[in-house]
Amino acid sequence: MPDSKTIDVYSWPTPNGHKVHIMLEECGLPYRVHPVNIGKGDQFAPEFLAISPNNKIPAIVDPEGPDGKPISLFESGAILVYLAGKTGQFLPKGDRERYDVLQWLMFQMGGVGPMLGQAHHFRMYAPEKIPYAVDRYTNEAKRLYGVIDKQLAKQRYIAGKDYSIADIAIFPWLRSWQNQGIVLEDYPHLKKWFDAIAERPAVQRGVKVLAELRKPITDDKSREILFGKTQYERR
Ligand SMILES: N[C@@H](CCC(=O)N[C@@H](CS)C(=O)NCC(=O)O)C(=O)O
Repeated sequence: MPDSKTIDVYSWPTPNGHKVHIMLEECGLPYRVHPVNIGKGDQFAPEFLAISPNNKIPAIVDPEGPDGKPISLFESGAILVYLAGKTGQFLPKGDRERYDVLQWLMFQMGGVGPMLGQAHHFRMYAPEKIPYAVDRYTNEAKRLYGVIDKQLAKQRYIAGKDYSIADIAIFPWLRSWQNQGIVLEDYPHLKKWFDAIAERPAVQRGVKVLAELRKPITDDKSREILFGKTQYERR
């Protein structure tokens, strides 16, 4: 039953949405999801832009922020850091360990997300096949998988011996490895980590959130909204 502690989550079943769904499940926080259908243009509704000015999911509104007053947040990395701070989970307290996690979280936000997103785009969505773009982003995807694999050869989780928000941020992006031109078996340490994370009950619940609503982006209207004129209208 929703109460004054229930966090409102504005989201869609994509990797950036999954990060927040998984974190909420891992932390056992009460939350209520409001679907923002990005293929239909819900992300441009004024009420959504008021909490997410960059017209992207996910965003949250926590009625009980750090000062007891409501807080709204966008950007999945910031939301993960916020929820970790709120619950004291998945972000170590020691400075050294915390910075280790934050650097890998930034690696996900600045590298893994944008580059794998472009690999997916040019391989799957671009109306014409542009070999330069396909090669550039597929190679970049392979390079990033290699970096992660090397890191996981040394330790169980991406930022050390403990599972953290850095693992939670990276995992959902690697679920569509086929669409990024990757063969998972080429990265054995990464694969072992991936399989172990996929087994976690909270992860399994998290990736199911809103999953039934997602449809492949194949129609021209959705493409136009996400990649065309609608995206670039001044708001
Ligand atoms: N850096 C942002 C990226 C969010 C993002 O790219 N969201 C996509 C879905 S995964 C979206 O909402 N796209 C809708 C649009 O661009 O209009 C984050 O991590 O929260």
